Order: sequence, then C-alpha cells, then structure tokens
Amino acid sequence: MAAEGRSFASLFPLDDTIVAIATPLGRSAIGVVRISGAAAEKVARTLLGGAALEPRRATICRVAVEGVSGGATAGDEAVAVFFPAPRSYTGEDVVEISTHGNPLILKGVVQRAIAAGARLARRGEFTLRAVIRGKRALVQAEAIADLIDASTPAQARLAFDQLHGTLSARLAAVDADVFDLIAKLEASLDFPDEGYHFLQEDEAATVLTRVLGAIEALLGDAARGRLLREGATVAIVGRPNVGKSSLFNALVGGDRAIVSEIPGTTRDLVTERVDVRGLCVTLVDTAGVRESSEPVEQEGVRRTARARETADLVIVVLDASRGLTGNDEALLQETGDDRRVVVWNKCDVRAGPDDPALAGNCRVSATAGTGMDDLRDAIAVALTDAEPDREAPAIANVRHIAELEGVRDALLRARALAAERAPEEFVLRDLHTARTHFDSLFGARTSADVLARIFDRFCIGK
Ligand SMILES: Nc1nc2c(ncn2[C@@H]2O[C@H](COP(=O)(O)OP(=O)(O)O)[C@@H](O)[C@H]2O)c(=O)[nH]1
Ligand SMILES: [Mg+2]
Repeated sequence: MAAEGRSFASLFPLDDTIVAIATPLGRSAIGVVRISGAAAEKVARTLLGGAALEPRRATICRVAVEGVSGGATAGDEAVAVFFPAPRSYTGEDVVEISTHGNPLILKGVVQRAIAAGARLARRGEFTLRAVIRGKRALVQAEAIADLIDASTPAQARLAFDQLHGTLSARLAAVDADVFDLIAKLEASLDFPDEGYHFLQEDEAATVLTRVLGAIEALLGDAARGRLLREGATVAIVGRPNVGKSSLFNALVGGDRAIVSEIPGTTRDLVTERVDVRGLCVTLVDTAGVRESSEPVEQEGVRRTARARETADLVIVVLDASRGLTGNDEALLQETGDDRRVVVWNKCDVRAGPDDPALAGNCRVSATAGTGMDDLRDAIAVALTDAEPDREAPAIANVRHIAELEGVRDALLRARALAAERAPEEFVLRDLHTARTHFDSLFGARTSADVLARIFDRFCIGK
C-alpha cells in the first residue's frame, strides 16, 4: 500500500505483537484478551505459566494478576486458545485468553502481556492487520465496524451484507469488466496498425454502457442505504397542547417528555432514539410554536425552528378535538416544502375534520395509543420514499459512494470518447482513473491517512 500522507509503517507497524481487551469494559461472565503477532504464543506462555498451547484447542490454565491473584493464590482460571498463522482473525499468530469478566483481571492480564513484550493495540489494529494480511477486504473491515455500531436489525443486516461480500462481489464484477476493456485497448496500442482490432465496432461503448448501468443502480439505492446506516432525525412540531409530547412518549414507549395541560410546558428539545420499521430515528420533541414574551419560552421556540430546519422529516401535529386554527394553517404553510407527515391527534375525542384537503396523513390518539402503527409506516415511507421493508441496499458508506461516483464520472468520460472513436490513449486515461477509484474502494491503494481515519472508528481490541 502506498501512503500519500504520513508513512504507512510509522502509522501501522506490523512487526510487533499487540494486545488488547476484546470485550467491553465492564462486568460480565467472561472477558477476552486478544494477542496477535509473531510473539503471541511466547507472550501467552509467559502469562500462563508455561502451559503449552496446542493449535485451536481450548486449554484450561491459570493466570496470575498482580494485586488480585498473585503470590500465594494460583491465579484466576482462564481458557486460552492459540490460532497459528494464517488461520486466525488477523492472519498472524493469535492467542485469545478468556478470564472472568472483571476489568481488574482483564487489565492485569494486558499489563502482564505488555511486560512480556507485547504492545497495547490501537483502535481497529487487529482488523487492520487482517486487511493487510489479506484476510479481509477493506469494505469488509468497514462493515465490521458498522456491525458493531448497528442499533437496529436493518442496520445490522446492511453491515452483514457488506461483510459477506455482496457489495464487494458486485463491485469486483464491474471492476473486472473495466480491466478487460483496458487490456484490449492496451493491446490495440501495442499493435497500432490494427486500430481497434481487439475490440469489435462499438464494443467499448457497449461494455461501458452496461457497466455504467450497474453503477447507477448501486448509486440509486445509496440514499436509502445511507439513511439505513446513519439514521434520520424527525422533529415533532405543532401548536402548544396539541399532544406533541404525548405523541413523542407514545413513539418512544415511555414517559420521556413531560406531558401537561398547561401550554408551554416543553421548552427545551427532548430527544430519544427509536427504531421505526428498522430505521434508526432520532425523535425530537419541540416546544409549541406560539408568540410568547417569556424569555425561556422564546428560546424554546427558537430551538424548535432550528430543529425543524435540520430534521430529515417533520411531524406536524394537529388537534382533532379543536379542529384547524390560524396557527395550524400558518405552520402547514411553513412546512409545505419540508418532507413531512401531518397527524391529527386526539382522535379519541373527535375524529378530525372530514374535508379531504385537511385530512392529513394520519389519525391517532397518543394517549389511547390508536393509529400508531399507521404513523410508524407513514414515517418510514416518507423517509425512504419507498416501502420500508425492501431488500437491503448494498452501498451505504459515504466513502464508498464518493469513490463510486468517481468511477462513474471517469467511465462517462471514457464512453463519450469511445463513442466518437477517439484515440485509445484518451479512453485509457479515463479507464485508469476509474480503476484508481476502485483501488481505493477495495483498499489496494488507500492512503495511510484514510486508513487511519477508517480504523479510528473501531474500538480497541477489534
Ligand atoms: N384525549 C386526548 N388527550 C390528549 C391526547 N394527546 C395529548 N392529550 C392531552 O393534551 C394535553 C397536552 O399534551 P402534551 O403532550 O403536553 O402536548 P404538547 O404541548 O403538544 O406537548 C395533555 O393534557 C394530554 O394529556 C390524545 O390523544 N387524546
Ligand atoms: Mg410538550
């Protein structure tokens, strides 16, 4: 890998042995310390009192931890497994030591490993080594970070698809087509008399049209992929007392926001993350929009305006028991250009107006809990412009999208040149540019700085 910014070796040394706690820091039945590198087995033996470790066999042993189980006691019970290279997570020699899941014990084991010659691993360093040793493609490594971060099943599925190479396979097929085309054009260059001899008439343009179709399909689904991966912000807005906080609580499933018959109760923004049909939604309850001379409430109204501007979707709540007021009409007008869902609340008291122009998208009762499923569907559909439960898209990561757009732009130029039968050199230049973008997508030529940023998202021990 060529590093453009800082040198790769200075950022990611590979010749030493690294150690870290692989499980979350906290109390649990079992905690795992992972050691990777040429000296992994030697370091582990030192910790475990010289017990021999057979490859891929769980060995029961004891590990003494200073201040906890040293000296007179024989040490905590542990189970160690040795995975010799290359059949391990990193592709290097790896030893995993499971102990009781107490942070003092786990930190003690790491300390002893360091004393025995290992170095504390940096964030994502195990997975980075897996990429460098050829155990994983870069997009798969990124998927591992996504999988760990996922908080809805749909997010996990998206990461899983990527991890299992669905995306890599689709991209590799496109890359292979481009590579074939390059080979044929280069061959034509080496035998100039033949002109486009190695390509049929219009073959380059035909291949490029097919390839561009595949890329456009991937990019077309990217907005939805990003939404799935990164989630969306949804702001609940409306006049005071229409039941915004009640609706917020009903969607969150708890008494998170204060509900009161006194208008102007909610003054600050209250946010909560909820799973709406697999989408990770950050729901924002806002202060009621009204004129007020009270400074705190005025600030609340200002924050509401800001929340509305930054939200991906607004839920405009109307009070069915009161019907439409002048303030409601103003709010409907203001949010007319926003992505929105209009909700008639308090339909347990009175069904909203019959006028179809005022019907709104949803009728609910926040306190009785009716209509909430329809509301969740409406939110998901409004956010995705589609049925929420469609097959998960393959591309979702901003970095991947940007590289793929680079590929598309270069191929569009190449196709235009090929169509007018420009000299091979010109077409080739754009095809090579496309492959440069593919290379950085796959990690074959990703700069050290980009790698540092990608792996910084990982937890230590991964
Ligand atoms: N009957 C009925 N009352 C509701 C409903 N939703 C909210 N309320 C009542 O309306 C009042 C204002 O509710 P709140 O959620 O604080 O409104 P906000 O000011 O818009 O946040 C409270 O007394 C709620 O109990 C509903 O669906 N039906
Ligand atoms: Mg409120």
